[in-house]
Amino acid sequence: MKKRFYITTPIYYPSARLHIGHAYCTVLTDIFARYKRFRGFECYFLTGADEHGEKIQKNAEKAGVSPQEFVDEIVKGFHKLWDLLYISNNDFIRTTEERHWKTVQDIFTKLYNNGDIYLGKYKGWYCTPCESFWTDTQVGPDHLCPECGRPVQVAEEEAYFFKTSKYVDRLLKFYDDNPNFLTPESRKNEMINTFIKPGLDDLCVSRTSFSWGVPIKENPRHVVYVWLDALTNYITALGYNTENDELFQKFWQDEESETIHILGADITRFHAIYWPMFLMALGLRLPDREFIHGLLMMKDSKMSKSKGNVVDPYPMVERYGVDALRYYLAREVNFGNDGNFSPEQFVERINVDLANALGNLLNRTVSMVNKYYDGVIPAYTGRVNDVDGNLEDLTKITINNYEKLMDDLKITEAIAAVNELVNKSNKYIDETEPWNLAKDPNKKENLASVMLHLTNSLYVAGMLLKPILVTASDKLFEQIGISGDLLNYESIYNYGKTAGLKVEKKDQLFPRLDGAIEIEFIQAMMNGK
Ligand code: ME8
Repeated sequence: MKKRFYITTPIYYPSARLHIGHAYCTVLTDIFARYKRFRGFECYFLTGADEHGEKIQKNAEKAGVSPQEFVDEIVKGFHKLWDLLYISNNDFIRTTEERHWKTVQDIFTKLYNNGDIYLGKYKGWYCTPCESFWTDTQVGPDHLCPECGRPVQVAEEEAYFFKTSKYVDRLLKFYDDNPNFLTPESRKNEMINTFIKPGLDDLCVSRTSFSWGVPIKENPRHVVYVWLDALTNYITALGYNTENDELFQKFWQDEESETIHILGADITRFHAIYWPMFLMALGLRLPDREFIHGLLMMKDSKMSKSKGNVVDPYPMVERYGVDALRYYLAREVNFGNDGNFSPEQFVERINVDLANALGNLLNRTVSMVNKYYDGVIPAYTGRVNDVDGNLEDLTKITINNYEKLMDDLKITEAIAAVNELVNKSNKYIDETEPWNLAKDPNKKENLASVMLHLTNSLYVAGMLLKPILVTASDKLFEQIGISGDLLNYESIYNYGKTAGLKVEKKDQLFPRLDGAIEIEFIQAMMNGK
């Protein structure tokens, strides 16, 4: 087991406002970081903005501002969204910051001097009015510019290239030696069969047709072209190649640190093929793990403004709260698979799991402790009978499963394990019928045991869901009197710790949503109303 963790999201393009897909990746990464810290590990969590490139330069021109002004404004929105979603990142890197671009220049020089980068010619489809190169797929069979729709011509420009051939064999060996590097497993096969086996082209790492980028010191007509600039953020943010490189040594180079990149399936190729190659060329340690999450679709089609199906996370958080959105994102789609966002599923998920299962368990339990024990949770008396014993066993099994799943980034399954404990605890109320136990003077011990077990389930469920329900878990703890040492993760291993605590009934954790009204609200928001 490693001692510390370095965990990253992609750095998102500030070409437009972020949508629910970006929130998805960042929230899931945050859940993992919070979980690791809760378990006592040091965890450094990085996110940021990828601010260079032709698209941003053009969007800025259209908006009549400089590229820097343009990105400054959009990046303010990134920070606002991450605050709203309680994202606990330790740092936020912008590729326009000096700490980044200066190192990118040095990296370029180093690779050039080592013979990993050479000057060649880039050939592609060029649109003269738009001054843009496009790929075969972008121009389609009719060879039309995807931006203005006019015909494009084959053109060439001088460009630098990274020699991938030098590193292909080492990369394949690295995959073999590190079967856990790329997960889910299917992604590795996709990389090998789709990109590596058919023959990998050298990667273009500079452009002269636009200027919004990091100028190459050796030849300032060129700017560093996106991926060499973007991917290196993961080490420039830690101070690589500077006098102050403590974080880099501690979180990147040290074998005791586990480095994990989380990213969407759309950018796997760059992270799984070129990034390890750049690191090999620089003589640095490679990441331990890349976890590729699936893309969220809207009713099976990609989110896009023109289709009117983009979900904006801001109004979702404003209306349903940070916990509901974080929970939905983490629980609905198995982390690693593609999935759909649908307003119907959102409402259902919140109602079933949070309002009914967790919320009801809390309400029923607190009411009963108030009614039968004047609000004070009775003492723990060990295994009173099998029904109680089974719930106790299930709690221990749940903790164990949850930890294994979370450690392996199987976040959705880990939450499902907690749901199971909550559901079984609700069922336990129906089975034990505390209202009948209360009527029988010979069943006092049983009734006390039921209250203790129920509060223990709530305590454990609250603790295990704390990385996800960042505000609601504390509200749950207030209602069952959890404070002090009991808020340390390790305390959940000792059964019966809720004995003697004072419960207090407060507002419902998650009010039930009215399906018809909320589905209409979300749909209207997606259509930009
Ligand atoms: O690619 N569903 O930035 P980007 C789930 N700057 N996740 C989604 C998504 C969706 N529909 N849409 C986007 C870039 N994402 C580069 C990255 S990293 C060195 C440079 C998430 O703004 C997902 O994590 O296009 C995806 O990989 C990322 O946003 C792409 O963000």
